[in-house]
Amino acid sequence: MSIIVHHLEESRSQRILWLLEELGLGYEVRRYARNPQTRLAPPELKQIHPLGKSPVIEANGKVFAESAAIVEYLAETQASGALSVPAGGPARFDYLYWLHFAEGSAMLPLLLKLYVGLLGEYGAPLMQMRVEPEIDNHFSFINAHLEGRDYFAADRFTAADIQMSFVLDAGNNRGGLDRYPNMVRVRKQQQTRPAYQRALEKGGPYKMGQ
Ligand SMILES: N[C@@H](CCC(=O)N[C@@H](CS)C(=O)NCC(=O)O)C(=O)O
Repeated sequence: MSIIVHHLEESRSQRILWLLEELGLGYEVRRYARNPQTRLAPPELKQIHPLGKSPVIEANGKVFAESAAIVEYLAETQASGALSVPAGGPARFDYLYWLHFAEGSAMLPLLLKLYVGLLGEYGAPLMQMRVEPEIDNHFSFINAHLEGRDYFAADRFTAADIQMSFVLDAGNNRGGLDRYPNMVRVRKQQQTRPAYQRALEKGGPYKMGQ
């Protein structure tokens, strides 16, 4: 498969690079810088996909967007499905749950923190009453799930771990994970994987990963 990753710096596409490394696939990286003032993606990304967001990849000439869809598709179709969980058993649901929980649930309060934070003191009541409690609601849940576990689903490393890694990074970046020791532990374990390190080299600076 010929793959091009349109990689926005400091973004969700870092986990696509990690997935491709874990799957042992060759790929080309085209890097895009964020606007230094707005932190938004440059307009060129809209030439690849109308939303102009990252990640977006081209595989055999077809454009794929939306990280959970990309991760699920690649994990299922590549490397004999080694990073996926086959349909038919209960672990399949757990795998799909965490794969989709990342963008479907966990990222929303983190995104709200970013945007409500831009309002400064005007956003403070909303931040205290809804945003911070919702982050704690989601993080306490994740942290409890990881008690006694190294992986999100199926008692082994899967693409769900890769998809959840950006939630751990975003949490670390927006307030820290001190109150969630299992998230800190799993995040550190993820970073020791050789494929994770190779993806960092390919993607360039990724401060969220520090
Ligand atoms: N749910 C989408 C979110 C995509 C998204 O918002 N990506 C961010 C990068 S982390 C982005 O492109 N931001 C730049 C912009 O909105 O201009 C996914 O998981 O693919």
